[in-house]
Amino acid sequence: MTRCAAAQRNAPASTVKVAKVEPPNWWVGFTPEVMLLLSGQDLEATNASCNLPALRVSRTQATAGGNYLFVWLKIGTDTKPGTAVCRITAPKGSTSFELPLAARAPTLGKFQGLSPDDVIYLIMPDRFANGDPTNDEPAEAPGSHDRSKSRAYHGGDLRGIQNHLAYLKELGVTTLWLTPVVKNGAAQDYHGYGAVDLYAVDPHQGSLKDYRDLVAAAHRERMKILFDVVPNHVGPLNPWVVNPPLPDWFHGTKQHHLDSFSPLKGTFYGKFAGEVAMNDPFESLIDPYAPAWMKQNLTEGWFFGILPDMNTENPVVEEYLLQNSLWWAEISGLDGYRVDTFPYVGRKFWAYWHAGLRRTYPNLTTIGEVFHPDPTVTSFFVGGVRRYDGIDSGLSTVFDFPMFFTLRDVLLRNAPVGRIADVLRHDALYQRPDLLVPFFANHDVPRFASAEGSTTAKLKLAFGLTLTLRGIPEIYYGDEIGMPGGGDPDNRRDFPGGWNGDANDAFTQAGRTREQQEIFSYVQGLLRVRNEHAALRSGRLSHLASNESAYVFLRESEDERIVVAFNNADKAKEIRVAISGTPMQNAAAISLIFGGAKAALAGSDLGISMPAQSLSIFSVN
Ligand SMILES: [Ca+2]
Ligand SMILES: [Ca+2]
Repeated sequence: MTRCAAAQRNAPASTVKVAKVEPPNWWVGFTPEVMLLLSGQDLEATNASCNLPALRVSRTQATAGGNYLFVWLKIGTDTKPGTAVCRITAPKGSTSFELPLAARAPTLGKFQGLSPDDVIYLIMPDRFANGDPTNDEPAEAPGSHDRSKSRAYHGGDLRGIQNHLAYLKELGVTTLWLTPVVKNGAAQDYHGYGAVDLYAVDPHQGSLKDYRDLVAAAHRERMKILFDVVPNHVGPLNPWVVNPPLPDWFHGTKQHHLDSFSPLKGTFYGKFAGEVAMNDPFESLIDPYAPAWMKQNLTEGWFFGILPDMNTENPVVEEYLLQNSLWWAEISGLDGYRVDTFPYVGRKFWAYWHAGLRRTYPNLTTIGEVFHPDPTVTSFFVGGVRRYDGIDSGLSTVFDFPMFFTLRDVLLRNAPVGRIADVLRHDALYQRPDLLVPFFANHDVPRFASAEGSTTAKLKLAFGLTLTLRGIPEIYYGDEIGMPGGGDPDNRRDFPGGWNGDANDAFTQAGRTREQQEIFSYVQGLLRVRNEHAALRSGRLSHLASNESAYVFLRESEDERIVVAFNNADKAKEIRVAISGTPMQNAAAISLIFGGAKAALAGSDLGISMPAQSLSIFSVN
């Protein structure tokens, strides 16, 4: 035995190890405290302290046999930017870790939030454009890339989006919603909803720098970025599932958990037995008379029975998730959050999360996914008002799923057009109906162009209505060129031209087919009209006429009045609109600015002759 080995036996080497620090960095002048989650081994700290005098460890909590250590740090107001070195002493030795603390970057032009002037374009990054073939198959994910398989990674990435900002500008959208960019774990997680690391960009999509560069480049182009955040659940392969930081980090465990399917049968609220519901049954969540067990599966069950459900009732989990959202905002400058599976999270969490976000970022817009056709259900989740449970969720707005279901029913299944006015009459349920997000497609439903009953004319009408009704419209990548596709994952095909060697390059006019160009120029034209007329973006909406096959409405701002006339019938229609008692009653002249209808004022009547399956826009003086 050498002397050295003997010394080691007498004073065994420390086995205390920090493998990961979350968050990996923070800022001074940002929050008064930060909670660190350290992962490693033998972290049962008896002491923890940092070398910056204004940085004080207020509390620590070791968990999971020393695999984790929570460290709460008070950040004094006189803390200077720099890298803190913090030392941990534990029974099995000691170690240190670093926490970079930066000064905040200038906030001008960041964290902007959305307004009705915006138009959202939804992109699934893996399926849009491949800007960096070197990340198609990261070393840590062998075999994950295969463009011939619909559920494999196809190679699209953040660089690819940045490379095509000019295309998106040319189309006329202002805001990009990217499906989640966080690191996922499974070979089929190209969609991003199976997080294994909430503090890393998925290597297929690029690096954190790529994300920050994309946000900065978008801002230079006066565009905005929405971050898709998923506090409800993580991916099945998240290391927390095997070894949770707290015994109640999740609702239940991999072996024992509820699933998210409601225990209530449709007949509970009077649906016909066998009536097929395309939506999730959120009725019990908004029902003041429903006892806890009727809601528990929805809020505490694992989504689809497989996605680990975060215990958002635990204050430590709450703090972790809020900090994570603050971190993504501060590091990137993002402008808002699209919030996944909103009703599946307990409402106290949302109040806490929004209050925490808004302390730092008062303008951030949050848009909740509430997949339900009933406005009395969707509106319940929007903030600005306390509901029966005493909670104001803080949510800015929701996607207008009732309008989505209605547009598809009207355009594809010839439901009475009056169904549109029937959705709109519920707008009084919302504090800010002008912030609702109407849409006719997203990544979870079959492509409009391939749906039964669809035609190019119907697709144009879907764009026409979505872009002229009130709110902040959302359109799904590729619909502007009529991309086909069935249900998930066929609705997530690669955007043509996004890959080297694609035969069809729809990013350029020269590369688009005649059919693609026809739809593209229609959507571009509509977006141009919307951009040129404030009344179409933020004007007050009034019904002028509504019946089986037509809807005529007014958008009125201080400076102008715009009439939109929609005919769903497969033949031309004449309609007479009585304008006395409407904001149009003093109208002197009406002129066409988009579409092919003809309108004439005659005394107190407005007569419009509308071509078959058409949407036309008029300016009124
Ligand atoms: Ca790539
Ligand atoms: Ca949940």
